Amino acid sequence: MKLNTQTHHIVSRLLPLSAVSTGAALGLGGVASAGQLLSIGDFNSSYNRNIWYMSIAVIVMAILIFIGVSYALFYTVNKFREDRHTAEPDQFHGNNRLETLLIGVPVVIVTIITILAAHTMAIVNPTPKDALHVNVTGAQFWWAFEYPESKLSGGTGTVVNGNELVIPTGRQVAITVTAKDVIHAFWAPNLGGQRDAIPGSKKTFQIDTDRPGVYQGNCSVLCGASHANMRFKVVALPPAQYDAFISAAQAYKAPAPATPNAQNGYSIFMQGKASAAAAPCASCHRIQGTPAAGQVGPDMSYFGSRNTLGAGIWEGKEREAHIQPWIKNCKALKPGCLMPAYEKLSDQDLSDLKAYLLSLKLPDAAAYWGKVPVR
Ligand code: HEC
Ligand SMILES: [Cu+2]
Repeated sequence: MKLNTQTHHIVSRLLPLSAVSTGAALGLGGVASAGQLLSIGDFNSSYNRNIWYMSIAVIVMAILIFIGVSYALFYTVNKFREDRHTAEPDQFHGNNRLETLLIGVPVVIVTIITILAAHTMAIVNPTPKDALHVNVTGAQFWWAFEYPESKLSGGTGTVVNGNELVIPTGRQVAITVTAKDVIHAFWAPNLGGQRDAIPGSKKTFQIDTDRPGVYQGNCSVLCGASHANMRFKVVALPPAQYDAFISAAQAYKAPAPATPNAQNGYSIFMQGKASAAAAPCASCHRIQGTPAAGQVGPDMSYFGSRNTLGAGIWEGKEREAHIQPWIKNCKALKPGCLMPAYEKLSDQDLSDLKAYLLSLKLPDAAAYWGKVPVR
């Protein structure tokens, strides 16, 4: 099954991450090398930079302490070797100077680390006033990205995208995370820290990057059968391109189906089909500018301009090849998938649904794939 190779893929992507953390533990530090997708060592994010400055200071202190303690140990062992001292060395009790040092030195070290940590927290934790706000909702096993500041033109509601988070570069993006069902966690390592997404709770933190690109994200709290398949993409665009995306998304109205096939796909999507023996797609999915307003599954408004399927599992050609099998029975592709199967639909109907979904496109200037390199 394709998923296995994909899972292998993600593991091989995670390995460099552990290499970076091991490198850090050894005091070597580490910066993402070219082509590496997941890295907490990505210095293009101010969050990661600040955490690294603090970590490097602590690591340097740890190395100095290690050298000092090792030196004292070897010195003592050597100096009091038995072949030099047949008698027991002088014993003494209560040395005030030594005891003061023994308590004082660790207190100084811990105080320095506390100040460093508090200083870093004061930099990275507060949400800057000019931050861009995005509401992120995790659900088994996909993500909703809502832009509360970007109202739809001539309608109610705001811009929403499914499984693909588009952000501008060079600006702090305040992410407010929550979840619909169980606890998930939002983590795009190259862009900043991780936060739990908890039903009924809203937590805000910032991500950012200076470098345009497509970045990998993952759910990072075990949340069910497809936890490992609950991925997402962050597409960081230069500000002008981001603005083009947002204004097109605000003005977007799904184009009317242009071919008889897309027309058939449209009507199955909106009204369902008696023979399908399952709810119409529109009861769970939203398409801006159509009657479809469902909130149970990912927003489909500009599905044709997206590049992933199944919450970031398949991309590009792989994605297109999986759309029909997905609609037919997504559980066969993604364990625990919460979308009903449509096994009774004919291959023609499935292909028409695919044609309709792929016709849902943003104008070229506002589409975001291919505009920036994959990191
Ligand atoms: C009961 C609610 C429900 C119905 C009805 C439903 N879906 Fe879904 N759909 C979901 C959920 C939930 C997901 C997310 C699954 C996941 O990624 O784990 C999803 C995901 C998808 C995706 C993948 C989106 C992406 O970006 O990854 C497509 C495509 C899709 N549905 C198409 C359809 C079509 C076509 C129909 C009608 C034939 C339909 N859905 C009916 C709930 C539903
Ligand atoms: Cu999850």
